[in-house]
Amino acid sequence: MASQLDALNRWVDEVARLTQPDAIHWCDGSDEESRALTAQMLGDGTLVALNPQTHPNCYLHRSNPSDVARVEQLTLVCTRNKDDAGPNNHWMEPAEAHKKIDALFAGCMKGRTLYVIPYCMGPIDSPISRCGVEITDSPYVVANMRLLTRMGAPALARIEREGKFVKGLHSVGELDPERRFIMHFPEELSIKSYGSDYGGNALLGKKCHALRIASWQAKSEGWLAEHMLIVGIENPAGETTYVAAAFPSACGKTNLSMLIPPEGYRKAGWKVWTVGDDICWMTPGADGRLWAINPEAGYFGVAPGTSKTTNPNALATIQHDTIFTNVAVTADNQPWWEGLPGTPATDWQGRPYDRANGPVAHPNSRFTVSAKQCPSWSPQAEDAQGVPISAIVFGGRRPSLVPLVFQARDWTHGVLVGTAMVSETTAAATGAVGVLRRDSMAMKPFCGYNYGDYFAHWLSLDKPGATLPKIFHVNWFRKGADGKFLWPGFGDNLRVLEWIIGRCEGTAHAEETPIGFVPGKRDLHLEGLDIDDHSLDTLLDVDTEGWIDEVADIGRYLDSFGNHTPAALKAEQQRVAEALERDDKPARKAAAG
Ligand code: SAT
Ligand code: MN
Repeated sequence: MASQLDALNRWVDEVARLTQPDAIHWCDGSDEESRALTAQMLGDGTLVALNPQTHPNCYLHRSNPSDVARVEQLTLVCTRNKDDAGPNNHWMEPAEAHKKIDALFAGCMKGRTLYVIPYCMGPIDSPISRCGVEITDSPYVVANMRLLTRMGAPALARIEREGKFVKGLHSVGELDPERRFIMHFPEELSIKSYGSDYGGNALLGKKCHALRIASWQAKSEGWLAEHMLIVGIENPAGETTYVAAAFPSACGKTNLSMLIPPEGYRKAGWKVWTVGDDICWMTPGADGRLWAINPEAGYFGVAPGTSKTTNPNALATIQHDTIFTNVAVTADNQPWWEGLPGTPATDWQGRPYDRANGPVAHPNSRFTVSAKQCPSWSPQAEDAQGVPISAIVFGGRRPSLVPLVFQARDWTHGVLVGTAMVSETTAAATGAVGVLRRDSMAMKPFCGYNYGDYFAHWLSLDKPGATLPKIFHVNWFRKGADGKFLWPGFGDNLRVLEWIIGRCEGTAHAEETPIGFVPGKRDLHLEGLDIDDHSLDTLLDVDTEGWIDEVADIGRYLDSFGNHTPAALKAEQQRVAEALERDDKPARKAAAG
């Protein structure tokens, strides 16, 4: 019988004929291999060693200054029918796309080594996990994939057993923004990426495979591939509730997944366990619940703002064995970014620090580190069956209108709430920062098919026998008239999570409003928190007039997906619009007491 690896060998040969590398290296993921690659990258300047006393085995990579973020306009979904990619994606016809990018790949690895990286997204023995192979000419990509995925021999063994894997071909090319594409071929389960060495463009297991290709597979196979963190909240009785939460890139997913409880909670025995900080694969179990794994094995987190006050767990995680990309350094060669104490000596481009040059660390500078180094890392992240999800939380950056937290009435309403998500754009993608846009389920840049069909897929999970999570929406970013945040955020977000868990268990009280269930002031546990009544009133207020306009706009947004928008979702939007028209706010407030 022909080995299952024949297909892989044939593909590697084919790629080598096209790209003409000097050498081919199959990555086994061993420590020796990693040491040799690190030495090579230190030798040619790809990596710079950081202070070995304060940061053992930590390295800095300075990227090409024109290659620091995802490029949405060059990221394409190439399906036979344009309609299948949808208006949410940039599209190119597959044959044309292959021709265009293969011309770039021709001979591009001359003088370079071609690395073959077999990897597994998810625990190596989990039925929910999926394998892929990335071919790349970037040793920096190899080093990052080693931290972010289960890479090397065990993954290759699983591929040999299953014979199925996602093909990812990557070359840094000339790092020329004019010769750059990130192409997805979901019908072929393949990815081709040329001309960038940046995270989401080049680490093909992450956004390209685990979200764009996986979301396509999930649709036909009945599961969900989502841009969500997974966190376990353990109460003083020792019971852990798992929550999955979607926020757009650089809106605090890593912080929430590693939250440190406020002092009162800590003393009472509350604990927080990190399962994942960016991606969540959820699949219905035999019991009808959704069971989730984190397909990744490490974090690719935003460095600026990470500090002792905002995220002490992340800071502890990245003290050793970490790759830093585009951060600044201090005079004694420690990594530095805005939010840390001390003073930088050299900026992210290696220039002497000069305030006139703008941010010292790049706003999208990153750390890459193994998840197991995190003090709050959950051993359940290795469980083959995953963890059961009780609540799904959607969130965005909304300076006004949207309350601190509310609960959707049911699954269909919850899907509408996720669909309507809005956030400001961030430095994780090139382009203007701070522009409000709809970002349904935080998947706008990552859904590998037509958003209308994706909404329908979400609705389809609600079927007889399903015990689905309750759905919530949070907004930590509401501002007062003075432009300051009304809610302290960070550790105090556990107060909101406690209410969410209470709602899942049927113990927490709420007031019914046209947009869903909102806690009254007395329903949140606020002991030990210094917040005035007026701020709380604003945070929990449902402004009927403002929401009438918002829901009308949601209706126009749903219409932008034409006949792909599920009728049930449009009907739900109508239901909320009518409830708002009927809303008698004074009577509602009086009834709530
Ligand atoms: O796309 S990355 O994974 O590099 C970062 C992000 O936007 O979440
Ligand atoms: Mn992300």
